[in-house]
Amino acid sequence: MSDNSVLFISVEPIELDLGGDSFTIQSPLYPNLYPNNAFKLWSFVADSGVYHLIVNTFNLENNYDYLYIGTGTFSPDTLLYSFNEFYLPEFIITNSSIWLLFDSDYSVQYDGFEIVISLIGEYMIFK
Ligand SMILES: [Ca+2]
Repeated sequence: MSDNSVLFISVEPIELDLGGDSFTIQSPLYPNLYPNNAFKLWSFVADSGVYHLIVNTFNLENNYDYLYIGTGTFSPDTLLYSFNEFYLPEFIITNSSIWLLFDSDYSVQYDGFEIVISLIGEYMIFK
């Protein structure tokens, strides 16, 4: 690991409950510039329901820094989405567990992202 690299790993699953508190994830050092060579993993587990993600901010270096989102156990095989830009204010993922991985390359830093994650009922409709 070089002097200017920062490693962030968090793999302890965060439990969310239906009707319970939301959990906010942020890129490392947010709202300041995220580090180069950052690698941070979050995972969430729930008994049931649907994950509701509200994207407050999303600003990553185009084509080089990514937020990856998958379901189940963290692995390249369970990857659902690779986000480099984001145009939706919110979206849902139907699964009992999800993971999110932020990965930045060796140069050019932006201010990153803030996403609020909560669990909603399977038949809840939001505007
Ligand atoms: Ca970068």
